[in-house]
Amino acid sequence: MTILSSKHHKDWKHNGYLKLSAFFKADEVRAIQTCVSEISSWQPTEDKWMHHYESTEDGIRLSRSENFAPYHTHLKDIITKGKVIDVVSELMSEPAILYKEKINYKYPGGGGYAAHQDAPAYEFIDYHITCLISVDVATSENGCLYFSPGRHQEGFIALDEQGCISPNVAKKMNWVAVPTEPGDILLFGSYIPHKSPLNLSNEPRRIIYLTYNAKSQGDWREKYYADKRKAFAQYAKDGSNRDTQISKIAHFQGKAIKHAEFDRPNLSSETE
Ligand SMILES: O=C(O)CCC(=O)C(=O)O
Repeated sequence: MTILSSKHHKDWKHNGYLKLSAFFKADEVRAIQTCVSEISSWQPTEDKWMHHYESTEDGIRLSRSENFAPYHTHLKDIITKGKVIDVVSELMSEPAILYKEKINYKYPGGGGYAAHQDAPAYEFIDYHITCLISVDVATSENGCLYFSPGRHQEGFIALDEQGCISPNVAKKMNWVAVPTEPGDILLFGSYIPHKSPLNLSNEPRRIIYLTYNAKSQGDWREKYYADKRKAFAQYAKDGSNRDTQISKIAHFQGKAIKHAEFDRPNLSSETE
């Protein structure tokens, strides 16, 4: 059974991203919102899920949680079974497998993301498709995604030492805002340029990002997270300040809290 129309496939090929409105029904959206709230209340841990924090005018807030699928059964089912993996597999023309998962919270005042492609941060495999699930309304004001349509077929574009698209090149590119409603999904490949502004509203802008690779290329999820932990442990020691990043690329523009500082069990009480 196919989920997508030929128009969807055409748009995907042409633009490099595809929005499917109301992919989840109202009761599914409420369940997903509950899952995200539960994960955001988990205590920080050094060996299970990973929380990242940023400093905002309202204090220290979560910026991102990742590696939560093994610890949240309900969300794991949504991520690894059913219509999300079906639609991603349809776009890949073969079965997909989860590569990584994250929630970006973007609380009021939460930082934006510089223009980038995901591929430089997603190692071991050349190509990924990410399915974004809009948990809250996302608008230009609160930090929705902007894409540069059609620029997914050019390989790396002006990759700078931050792992991002060089700002001089990025500012001349065409950017289209793609606002989303709770329950919408937005699919995009790992070479499509995207960016997002900071949250200027008074409400959080929570989004789940589920990234998949072709199953025929193997299951890399555990290796991805093991490698990320190892890299960040190294960044904390090497004086490079890269432990203020939330990814291997320096695209996050918020005031990130260093990992060594947030791996304290009592910090979560400051975040809600
Ligand atoms: O959540 C956002 O605003 C953008 C996130 C993003 O592009 C990323 O995490 O790579």
